[in-house]
Parts: sequence; C-alpha cells; structure tokens
Amino acid sequence: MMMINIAGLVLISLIIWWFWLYKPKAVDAAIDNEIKIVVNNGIYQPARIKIKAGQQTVLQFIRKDSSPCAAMVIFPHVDISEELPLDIDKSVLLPPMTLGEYPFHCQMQMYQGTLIVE
Ligand SMILES: [Cu+2]
Repeated sequence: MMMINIAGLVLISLIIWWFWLYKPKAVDAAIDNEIKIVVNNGIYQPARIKIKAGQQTVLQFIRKDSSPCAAMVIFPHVDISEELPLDIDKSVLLPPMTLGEYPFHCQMQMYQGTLIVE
C-alpha cells in the first residue's frame, strides 16, 4: 500500500515537473548570430530563443515535417506570418523588438516557441 502511494507521488511530481517546471534551455542568438530552428515532430528545436532588443534578427527555419500543420510560422506580436517550404532553409527577418517574451507558433498552435528579447 505504502509503495503504491510513493509511486503515485513520484508520478505526480514528474508530471508537475514536465508540464510546469521544465523549460528547455534557451539558445542565444546574440552569440550564434544566426539561429537555425528545425521544425519537426511537433516541436520547434530550439523552442526558446534569446535575441537582442532593438535590433533586427534573422531566424533560419528548416521544416522537416510534411504535415500542413507545420507549414506556417506566425509571430503575432510583430504581425509576421511566413510559409515554410519543406526541407528548404527559410529566413525570417524579425524587426527590432522591445524587452519581453513573445510566443510564436504554427496556425493551429500545435508548434509553439518563445522569443526572449533581452
Ligand atoms: Cu500546426
């Protein structure tokens, strides 16, 4: 009985960690200068991208997922939506942005990413 309770607790903490606490490491565009983002298996890789405030940034998308879900990438805060061709690098130019965190996603928001402007 005790073992079952412990197993349950471990499972619950794992679920909490995965859904609420776990944040993939952010990739720093300021260091790499150009960020390459792979679109595949329902995730942007990387999904958290640091960019510098007040300057233009180029994100290089490469879409590996042939499903129509992955076909567009949308940056709602800067009014950008771009079609991503399959298996071809696609550059997306972001205008200078102010400090903050901005989500980006596909049309149906299955793919989700975050821009961290700092
Ligand atoms: Cu989608």
